[in-house]
Amino acid sequence: MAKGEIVAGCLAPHPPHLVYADNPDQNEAYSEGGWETLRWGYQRLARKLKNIDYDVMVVFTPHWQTYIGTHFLGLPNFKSKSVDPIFPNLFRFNYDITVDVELSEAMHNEAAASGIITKMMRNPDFRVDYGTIVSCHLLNPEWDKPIVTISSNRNAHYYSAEVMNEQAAALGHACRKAIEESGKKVVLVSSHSLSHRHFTTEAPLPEDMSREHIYNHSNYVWDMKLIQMMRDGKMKEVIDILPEFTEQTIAETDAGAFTWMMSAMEYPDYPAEIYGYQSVIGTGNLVASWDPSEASRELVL
Ligand code: 2X7
Ligand code: FE2
Repeated sequence: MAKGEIVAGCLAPHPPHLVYADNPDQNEAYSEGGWETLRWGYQRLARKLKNIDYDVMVVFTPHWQTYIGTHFLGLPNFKSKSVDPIFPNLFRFNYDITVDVELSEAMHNEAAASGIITKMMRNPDFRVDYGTIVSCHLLNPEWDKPIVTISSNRNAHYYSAEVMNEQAAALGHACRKAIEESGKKVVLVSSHSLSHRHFTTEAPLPEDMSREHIYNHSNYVWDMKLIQMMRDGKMKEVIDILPEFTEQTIAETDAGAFTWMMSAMEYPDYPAEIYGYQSVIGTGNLVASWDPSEASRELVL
């Protein structure tokens, strides 16, 4: 069997606003649009993924929070309605998700063998979180590939952003090993915003773009600093300063997803593909991708 491989890694922010703005059939809310810079960036990345040969998308999400260990989706199908607890006005999404249980178990077992506390989610009534749904929907609106979701164990809450960084790196290492042994071609998805301070009130019309801007200048400067390092292919350095970034900007990198993905990809030293940056209710959001193949890697923006 050929060795499995990670064929792309995507930074895929999940504000429910982006699905709301797209008006897909699965979502009950209706919008007049909004956040086009991010949505057009997503559409461009989704087109690239269509031309990449892959078997499964593995997504690490901050909105499936587990306090004892890291959990993996463990049934072949999950079907229900996902309602965002903060923005039920924007996101009531009817989903029907296929899971690659074989790969999920392989990653679970490899992580367990390396000493990480793990669990398979086998409850058929489990509701898949909106982080998974928003990122996967925008990267693959056809939903024609199976997925695996990995939960965010809240090490950052129990200990610190530094401990989270180390634990997530160990998890990434274990997942890479499992992927290589599986023989599958895998797209990794790190589902989160960058800076994450957000406004606590919403405009009367949520998609009123005259009201949208970054929460403060400091968060903007931090986000731009990180994006420049991504362009320069300095991913090991980014992960090294991530705990400070996380604390200074209340970043959603606290969940461990980005460190997990970069560790699994062995800290790329080549430039990231940048697809778009925009604020959503004050948070900083970047759509980006890491393409290990020099032949298909692009300078997008
Ligand atoms: O989960 C989110 C987020 N990360 C950013 C912005 C708005 C809503 O939800
Ligand atoms: Fe979030």
